[in-house]
Amino acid sequence: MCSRTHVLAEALLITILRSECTAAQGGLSDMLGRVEQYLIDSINEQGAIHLTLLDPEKVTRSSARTLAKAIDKSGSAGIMVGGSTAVSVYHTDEVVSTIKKLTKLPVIIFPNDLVGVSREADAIFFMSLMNSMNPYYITHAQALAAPLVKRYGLEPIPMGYVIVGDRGAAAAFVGQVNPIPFEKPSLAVIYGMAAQFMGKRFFYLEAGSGVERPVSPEMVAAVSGHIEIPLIVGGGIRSPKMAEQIVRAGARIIVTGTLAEKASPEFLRRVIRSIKKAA
Ligand code: 1GP
Repeated sequence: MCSRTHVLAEALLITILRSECTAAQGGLSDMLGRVEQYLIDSINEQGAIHLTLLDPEKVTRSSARTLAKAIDKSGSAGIMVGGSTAVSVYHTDEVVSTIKKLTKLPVIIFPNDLVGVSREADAIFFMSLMNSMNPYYITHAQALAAPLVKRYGLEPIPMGYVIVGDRGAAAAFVGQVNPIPFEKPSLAVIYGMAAQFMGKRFFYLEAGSGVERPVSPEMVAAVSGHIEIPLIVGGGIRSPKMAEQIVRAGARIIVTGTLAEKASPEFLRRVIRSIKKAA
């Protein structure tokens, strides 16, 4: 970078950081934003809730329209937008703004990287991929994204995120993860506890989108028995029975993505009903 550009970039960053410091003086109670408060209230009222994940790489503007209408009537509490290999923020912006015209459900970014940060969304899961072997995915991308999140007025929702499984998931490959083996619930427990002790307000156990094997109810029960923050579980959940077992084991939010893309709207509604029944 030439020195003049460097000085300008530095000045911009300092301006953004200054306004952030002023806002930070409000204290912790001011930090729970509208979307996070809505998630917490919904969990408190219903016991457990469902979020639908839309991968911008798998939808066009027109299929996003159809999906948004179906999700709006499905009983899902909100829509997450993100995908491991998404690269175009323009397309993500387009998908998010299309969805927002058709539903009042909150749209929460589920970022894979800086390119996932869409200015059109309501909030962002400000997540650390805790079992990545690359510090970029644990804290560095987050630091680079922070000024952008502030500038776009996105509500950051702090979350610890770990990937479970046998390396088959795209998220594990892209995020350079050392996955927690399915058979080792105790390793998931210590990450959950660490997430809570580090001040994350949600903890997410991810098996990976489209995988054959979801996180087991045994692992979910072990983790939920050791943490107080809401536990989110996703990846490979495709039937009412699976969803029910994971909720009974203590998950507070179930995320499904593939279901909305591939199953009928009626089947999605059935899965969501089973979550509410089991809660
Ligand atoms: C969100 O990756 C999941 O945690 C979504 O997984 O596409 O398998 O539902 P599915």
